[in-house]
Amino acid sequence: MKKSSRLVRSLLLALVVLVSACVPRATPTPQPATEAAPVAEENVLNIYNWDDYMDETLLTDFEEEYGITINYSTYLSNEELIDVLLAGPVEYDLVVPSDYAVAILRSESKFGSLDKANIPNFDNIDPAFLNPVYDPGNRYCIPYQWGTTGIGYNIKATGRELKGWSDVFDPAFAGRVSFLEEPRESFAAILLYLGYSPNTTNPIEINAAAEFLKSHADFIATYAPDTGQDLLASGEVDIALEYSGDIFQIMAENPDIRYVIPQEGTMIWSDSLCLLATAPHKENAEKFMNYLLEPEVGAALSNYLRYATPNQAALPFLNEEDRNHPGLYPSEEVRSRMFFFADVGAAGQLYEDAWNDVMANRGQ
Ligand code: SPD
Repeated sequence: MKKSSRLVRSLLLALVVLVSACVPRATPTPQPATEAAPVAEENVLNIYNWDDYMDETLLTDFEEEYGITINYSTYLSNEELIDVLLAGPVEYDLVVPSDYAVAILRSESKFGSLDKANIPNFDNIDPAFLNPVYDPGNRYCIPYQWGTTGIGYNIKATGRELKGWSDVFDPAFAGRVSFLEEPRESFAAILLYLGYSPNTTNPIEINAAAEFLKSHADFIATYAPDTGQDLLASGEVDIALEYSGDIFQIMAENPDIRYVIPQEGTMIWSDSLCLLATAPHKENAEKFMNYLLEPEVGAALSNYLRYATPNQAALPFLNEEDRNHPGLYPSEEVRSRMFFFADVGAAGQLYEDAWNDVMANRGQ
């Protein structure tokens, strides 16, 4: 609901209270108890999602089919989403955090329980994506898309194929690389390169990753907030640490762009569509979740975004090239070198301090 309509509603309510206080009361006649009529939800849905993470024609189709108007806005990182939700009341119904961010927001009681009876297409979800550790029983969220974090590059500029993190730090590419302005992602790349767990809580290892980034400040042209693909597409950088689908999206326009899953290992992640505890339009939110889980709709979303779908009923409707693409759906062997982010608990502060140190010493 818009703030202005809320204000008008509050003023009307205040007026009714004032008027009834001034009118002399007749002796109340006992009335039979009646149940309060349920208040109908307004035909609105407020979605807050990552940048470049929606096929907007699907939003229009949903609006037309259900007569519900969608207000859609975007953010650039899990940290931005978390900050907004922790800062105070919001009007959003649905948000799209990644795995570890779900855990953080759940511990802050930010989510509302789903009524699965309203989401019959829940059965279309691949069981491998159900019941994740960060949301046992899928109480609050459904899986949205999944993918990997890897290296996007322009082969014309690099002059050779890249295989892993060590290639990124070839002196020939100094100053031509973008990293992500998402602390866990940028640290994970370096922790893996140094042979540590990307979920380490060991202060020595976290500091080693920070020292590495500081001592390679001249390699990293910028820490991009989920926009590394744009920098790569425009030639501002030749190599970008980025999310798989964002790089696959720009390949369509430039055949020189490549995406590699680093041989030393990398991050695999699953983003979730979650209902907020304060959602003003819970029923509409559940209708939208059910809509996205329809086989054709789920496939249309992944065909557009070029991220992998957790909707197994959607698989037959995917573009064949994507369904069989090892960069989008990596083999079991490649997946065995991938890690999901874990909530690192109190060590989150160590990452935050180390990140602030890196940001204060970056070479931009
Ligand atoms: N532009 C959309 C990017 C969505 C990436 N989500 C994954 C984040 C993993 N930390």
